[in-house]
Amino acid sequence: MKERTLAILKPDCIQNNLTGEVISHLLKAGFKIIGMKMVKLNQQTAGEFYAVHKGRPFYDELVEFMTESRVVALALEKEDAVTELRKTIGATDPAEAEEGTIRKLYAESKGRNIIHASDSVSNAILELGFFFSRRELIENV
Ligand code: 3AN
Repeated sequence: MKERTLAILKPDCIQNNLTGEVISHLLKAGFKIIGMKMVKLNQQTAGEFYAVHKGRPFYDELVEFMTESRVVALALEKEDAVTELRKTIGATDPAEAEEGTIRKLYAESKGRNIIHASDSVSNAILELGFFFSRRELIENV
């Protein structure tokens, strides 16, 4: 079934001028971009987005990193988009990511790992709603 999921190109992706290459990688992997926006997260919005990780040892570092500079939010569509995108980006730690995945190719560490992807269909719905209104993701061609 066609599904939607959310990707975020993280501050390291933008800072290292990898935005074009990562978007190209996603398009070649068969994802259709149905929404795209560049935004600057702050302590509050990044904290809200990562609320599920509050209390974990890396939470403060994560919020700090995600607010370093702008990010690009992407609403993506594909058959089994959630699982497919997780496969395309690879493991959280680039050292453990499979060859050819985005994190293996471009990421430097577990913290600075280029891209976020929703980890379940229910989180994808919540996370898409965090960045995009329903009107922005209306059926398109
Ligand atoms: P993923 O992004 O692969 O779903 P999660 O959900 O375990 O990984 O972690 C969310 C984010 O928190 C990761 N993308 C990464 O940036 C950061 N993170 C996870 N584990 C660590 C860690 N041990 N040290 C620093 N940052 C981490």
